[in-house]
Amino acid sequence: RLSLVRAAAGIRLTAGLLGASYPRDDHTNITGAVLAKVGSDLHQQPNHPICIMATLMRDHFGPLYTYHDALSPVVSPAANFDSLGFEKDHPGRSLSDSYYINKDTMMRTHTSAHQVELLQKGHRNFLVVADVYRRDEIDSTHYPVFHQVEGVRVFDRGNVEAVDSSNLASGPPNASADNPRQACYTTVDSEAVEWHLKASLEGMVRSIFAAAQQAQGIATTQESELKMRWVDGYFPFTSPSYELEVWYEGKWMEVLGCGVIQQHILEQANLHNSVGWAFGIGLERLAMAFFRIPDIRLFWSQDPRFLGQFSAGKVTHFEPFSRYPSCTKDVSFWLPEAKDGEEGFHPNDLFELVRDVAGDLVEDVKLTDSFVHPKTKRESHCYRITYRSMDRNVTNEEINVLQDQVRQLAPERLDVQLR
Ligand code: FA5
Ligand code: MG
Repeated sequence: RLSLVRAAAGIRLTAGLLGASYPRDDHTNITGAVLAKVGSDLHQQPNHPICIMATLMRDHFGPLYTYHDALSPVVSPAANFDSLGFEKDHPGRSLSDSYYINKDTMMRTHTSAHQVELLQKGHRNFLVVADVYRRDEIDSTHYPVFHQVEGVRVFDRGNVEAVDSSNLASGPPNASADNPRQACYTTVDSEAVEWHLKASLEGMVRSIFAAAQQAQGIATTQESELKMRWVDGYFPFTSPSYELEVWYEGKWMEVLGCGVIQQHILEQANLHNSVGWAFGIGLERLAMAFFRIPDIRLFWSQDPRFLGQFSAGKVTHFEPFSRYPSCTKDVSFWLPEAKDGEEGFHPNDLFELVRDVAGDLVEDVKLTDSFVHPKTKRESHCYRITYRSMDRNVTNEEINVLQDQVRQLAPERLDVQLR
């Protein structure tokens, strides 16, 4: 098991092949709570629902796709961003969105970090399964560590495999001025790749969902039917780009991003006469929709009432267990005044602080009010923090202790002024 040790002098990665030390610098923003998750490798634990989802996808795509599930989560910004064509000022690169070990080393924010590397090694059709890390919102579908499967498929130009597209939710391929085809490809090639991509992904989602329904003894009715839709997306490394959403708990939930691979990616692997597709899917979200799992924190729970319901390689019947009561607290503060050349206050900084204090007892943090003082022009935010345990009742007293810590640390760490 890999562990990361936080020491005053630097960040030390211990164990296995990843053993290495990294000096701290002004980019270091990785926290103890996140370090503690590194090496958990839920996608490699045979009875874990994340591993079961990954295995279902691997089996669905078959042996044509090489399978990579042990690539190090520690990557360079060059791999995570530059190789994919992220602009120099893309917000994803900022300290408020990504976890850096130091300025040259970071936790991958997506499995796409391995696209160019694997293409350069000669892989043409592959799947990557991995843990990925992001500073992000706090709610039931966002968590700072989650798992993605990346899929890539490359064809020779003029030789894209035809698919049966008669049952697609998406209708015919669509590109637009905002989501254009690449000029370097013929329309025939680009359209064929779009068809192939959408058919492959819809087919995968439908077949895994059908297996989940069957295992759970759910008859296919209009209500239990999987509803999905395609919407336009944007990624620097695909065009056109799309996202697939599925209907979950009364709302559309995004489960994957995908598109026709940008030629600049293929060219880095000398694939001048090729065309292809890529996708990246969130395994937690897919599992949530398929097994009706109400909260993303459950994937990290050790509760046998959760984990005991899954067994190796199988789609199982999942009995959602009832939720314990929640406890909500508000915190309001004045934001620091903007200083030149500094990133200033970002809501992700508060989210991180609340996670650090409350761990998995925090379910949701939402901005409920913001205004600018008419005279001083200072901005005020109010956040509602929902605390709830996954496996027991919490008391108001214990939550007050946590909330007091949040209130105490916010001015110190975020430079805000409590109201
Ligand atoms: C990406 O990460 C792209 N790399 C996907 C891609 C790959 C596009 C290849 C094109 C070609 P995005 O940031 O939208 O895209 O994340 C993809 C999926 O990860 C989301 O649809 C969602 O299912 C999941 N996801 C994103 N953030 C979180 C989070 N904080 N917690 C849980 N799941 C998340
Ligand atoms: Mg997205």
